[in-house]
Amino acid sequence: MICSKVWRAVSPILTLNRLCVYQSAKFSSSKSPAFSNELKIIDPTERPSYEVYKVLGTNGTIEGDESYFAQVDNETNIRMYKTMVTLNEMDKVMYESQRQGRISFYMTSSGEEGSHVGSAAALDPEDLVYAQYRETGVLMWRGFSVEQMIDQLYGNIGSSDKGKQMPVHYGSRQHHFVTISSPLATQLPQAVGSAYAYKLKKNEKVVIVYFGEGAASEGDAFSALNFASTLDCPVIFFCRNNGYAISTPASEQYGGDGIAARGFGLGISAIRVDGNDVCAVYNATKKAREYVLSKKQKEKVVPKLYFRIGHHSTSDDSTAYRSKSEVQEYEINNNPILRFKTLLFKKKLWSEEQDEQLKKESKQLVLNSIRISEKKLKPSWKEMFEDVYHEMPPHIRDQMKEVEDHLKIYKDHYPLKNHA
Ligand SMILES: Cc1ncc(C[n+]2csc(CCOP(=O)(O)OP(=O)(O)O)c2C)c(N)n1
Repeated sequence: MICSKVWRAVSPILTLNRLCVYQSAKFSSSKSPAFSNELKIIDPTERPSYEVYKVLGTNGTIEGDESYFAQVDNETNIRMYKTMVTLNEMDKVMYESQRQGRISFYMTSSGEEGSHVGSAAALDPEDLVYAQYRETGVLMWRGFSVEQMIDQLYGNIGSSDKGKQMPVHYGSRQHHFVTISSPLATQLPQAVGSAYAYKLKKNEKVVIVYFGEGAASEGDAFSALNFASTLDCPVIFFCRNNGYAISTPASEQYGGDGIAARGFGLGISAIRVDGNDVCAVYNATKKAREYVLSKKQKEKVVPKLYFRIGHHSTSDDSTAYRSKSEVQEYEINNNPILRFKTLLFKKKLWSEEQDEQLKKESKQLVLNSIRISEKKLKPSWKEMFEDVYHEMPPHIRDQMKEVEDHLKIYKDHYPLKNHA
């Protein structure tokens, strides 16, 4: 165990790069450290790296743990696979739509479909989700339709945020999915607060919060882990470690054994799981949920190792900082959709014809939804003054009136016919 022994003479507590020296002090945790006369630097590199839990081999064979199929019936497996494919097809079309300037921005989930769907399927549908922005599959699994997503991307009257946010910032009260916001990691301490409220309510629900390994470097991430630990909150921290934060490789992001190892120092249990393996993600999330509810005082960091196959966003060309062959390697040999498909083929739950049909139908669904969403009006310009506060204060009412008067004179200079 790291830092378990205390060297008596040192004071005060110092943390020097990777050397942490502990004062002989009262420890509030349940473990009291022993004393030692041997002066020893606690070296994190001496501890073996956390293992990565997996169920599916890259050839689609279940290796070892067959419990997945005892928990997940055929119908659910097919639904999981369909959601992954639909998400992937939507990503392809919407990425191109953005390139054509039909929408202003987009972020694909390519390569991460398994982690979205595997985790979402293992949760109770009423567990609360806080997402970063690359978790579209979780919302899709919960029944938020492709049309609802495309409405948000177009910012039309059907949009969940009434056209106020950038594309991909989804949210749905009905689906217990808290609205996404751009500033990284702010959702983490908020999720802990919600989990604390759930604990007081004793509602037997958990909160799950998704974030990337880049976001995990934010101060908010550290605060959240510590609050979750000291306040004993039923929260699952789900870290998507896809190797890059825009152009920053994980090797420049942190010096320790990934994000999983951080939980340890804060008294938080962890599982590290292969994010390209939907079955492993399902098992791990299911176990984490049960564990969190049974112990209440323990939380999980579920960091996953997989790869961001797509560019960071439509504002990014990732070939500027990583090679095409690195991406292709993952796309071909370690793709979560292909791996799951091979398993379903082996179990005779799915066929090549069904697969072709599904891809065609998914693409058609996306194209039809675009056609419908494109025709919908944008919200009224007045909407931009609404919901700043619950009730509109007089100074905002005055500003709205100014715009109204302005538009009476200059209406021909604005695209008002496109707005409700
Ligand atoms: C507080 C803050 N700092 C910087 C940014 C700009 N930014 C947006 S996404 C991103 C990278 C995040 O990487 P990671 O958390 O690993 O998630 P990934 O995009 O790989 O899924 C950055 C730096 C931001 N949105 N918020």
